[in-house]
Amino acid sequence: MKMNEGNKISKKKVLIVKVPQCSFPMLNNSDDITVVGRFNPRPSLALGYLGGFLKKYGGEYLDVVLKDLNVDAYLDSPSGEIDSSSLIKRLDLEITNAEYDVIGISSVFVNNHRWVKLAVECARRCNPKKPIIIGGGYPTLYPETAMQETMADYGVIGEGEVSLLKIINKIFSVENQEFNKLFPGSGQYLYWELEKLKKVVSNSLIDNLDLIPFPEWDLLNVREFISKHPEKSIYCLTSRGCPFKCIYCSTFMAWGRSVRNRSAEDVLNEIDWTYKHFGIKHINFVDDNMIIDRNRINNILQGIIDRNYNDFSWSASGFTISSLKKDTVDLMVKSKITRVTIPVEVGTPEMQKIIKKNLDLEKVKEAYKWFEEYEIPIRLTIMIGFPMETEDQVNSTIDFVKRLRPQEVHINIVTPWPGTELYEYAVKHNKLDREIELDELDHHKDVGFVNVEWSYDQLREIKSDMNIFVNFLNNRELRDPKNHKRLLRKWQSFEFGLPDHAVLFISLGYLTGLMGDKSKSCEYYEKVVSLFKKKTIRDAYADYLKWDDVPAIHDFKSIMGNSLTQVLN
Ligand code: B12
Ligand code: SF4
Repeated sequence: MKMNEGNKISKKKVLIVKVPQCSFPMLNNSDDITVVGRFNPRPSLALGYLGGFLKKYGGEYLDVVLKDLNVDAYLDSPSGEIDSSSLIKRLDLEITNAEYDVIGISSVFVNNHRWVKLAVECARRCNPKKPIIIGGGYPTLYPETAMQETMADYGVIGEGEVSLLKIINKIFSVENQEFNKLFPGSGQYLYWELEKLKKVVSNSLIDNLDLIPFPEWDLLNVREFISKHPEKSIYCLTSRGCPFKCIYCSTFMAWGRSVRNRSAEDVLNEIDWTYKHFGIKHINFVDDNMIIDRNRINNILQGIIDRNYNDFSWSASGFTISSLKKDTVDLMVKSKITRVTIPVEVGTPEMQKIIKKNLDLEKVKEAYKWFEEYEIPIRLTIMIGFPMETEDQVNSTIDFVKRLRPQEVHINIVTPWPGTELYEYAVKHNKLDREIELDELDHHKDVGFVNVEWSYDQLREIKSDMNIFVNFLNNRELRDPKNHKRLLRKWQSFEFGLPDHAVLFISLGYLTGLMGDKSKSCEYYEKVVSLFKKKTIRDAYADYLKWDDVPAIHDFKSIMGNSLTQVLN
């Protein structure tokens, strides 16, 4: 490695900050209930990977400091409750007090854009001459907007490791031939030249993912995090990308159109290291689709089984079950999967085709049975509100879920992500009446389509009813006493974050009653009655009291009789 001026390489300090991943507090809006929230973050994989990569391939000349503001705030809060406006101060202090030669700013979601802007402003104010590089979901999906809005010096698009080091080497005029040979291409990013945006576009996706070192957890307070975190759980990524082409999905913008797999051996070494070095007890695999190479996934799972870890389990964000075979399910169970997420999305063959998910619904049922036989809790994820969807098709999706009766269902109302085929379709067919704002890209705000067969009011009602019915009042875990403890743990973990959720507390009252704890049950039921004194809560939940044929409602009403009637009238 050499520097262009006289071969002297002085140490350069790189600071990478992950901005808060919660909504930005709208301070003038006192109704903004997102201001105080419960935080359950995990250390950032993006920071871990970028840090590890710079340390390994940046040679001796880089000193890397990583700051995940989410995890730091979580560690500093005894209860886990965080006022998001306090994060503004935290962000400011961390950047103001830091010394660095170049700063990277990371955001996973587009709707974190205000945090990114604030971080850039702060860095510019404190250290006007130090280069600022932004990366993550925001500049990946909106490269030009992100650069114009933040006025950062560089904006990396997609996979960040190679681009980041190429930029840093360029900034400090370092020519690292070994690195350039191993990772050809110049990266993919935007930068400013004479006040105009320029784009560097080259394919610098890393073919051999085993060349990327394990996430640099030592630089991210992971030991402390694990000592506080109830599940002692961390993220792991065994592959990047997905070969499928679902019309609503934006993953290809970050990882390309194919899947790149780490070897089973590399993944197992990482699991071993995190288990032994940090005491991690649970891994959440966040791949888009980790099971595509059957041999590889079977080897990973068999490797976990062979290591015979004490008190270790895992889960995964979701995988397409079209290629899933029974032998893999057997290994999943033996290697201690705790819950399976099956992304079904839509419940008719026609819609499967239209959204290009192309799942065979018979295969879904088959896979569902395999996991059901092993009594592994199943979560189905579904999407309602595609612009080409009819009301009947929405209802068919709901019926499909009801027939399967999973332990959990996640329902998302469709949001068209810019850059996807769905977005293009909506524009072309006049189904979008305005540009979607960056703040709206979080699946919680129902915006998007016009000239469609259904209404957002209808979808919201379907979503809410389904959530209340399947996940709470009629949860299938209620049926079998052997699952009651597990369900109680899960629901109690929601109490803190959902203090106004009357139905959660009815469900808890009913469950504790079934478990024989009558006084706890009454405590929960009394809490519900006092919650119903608030009009906002009555407006949101009182309608569910009409579901008399649901045993939980029947029980609640018969026990709380008069006192309930009084608050409702
Ligand atoms: C885990 C996860 C979550 C977790 C939390 C994530 C976290 N703690 O960071 C939870 C469960 C909370 C979550 C929630 C949601 N998620 Co999510 N999630 C993921 C998931 C599965 C993994 C994220 C991850 O760690 N990836 C691995 C790391 C290494 O990738 P990365 O962060 O992109 O970082 C790389 C580059 O972006 C870049 N980079 C990143 N930072 C920086 C900084 C610099 C300086 C540089 C140079 C480069 C750089 O380099 C990194 C390494 O190559 C991804 C899918 C995926 N496979 O990535 C979806 C994903 C991020 N989620 C997504 C969505 C849509 C959501 C939800 C809106 C879904 C919902 N139903 O509500 C919510 C939004 C929550 C909110 N804030 O409003 C989308 C995001 C689209 C976007 N870019 O905005 C993704 C991409 C899935 C998808 N394909 O649609 N999610
Ligand atoms: S299978 Fe999942 S990750 Fe792959 S394209 Fe479809 S939605 Fe995206």
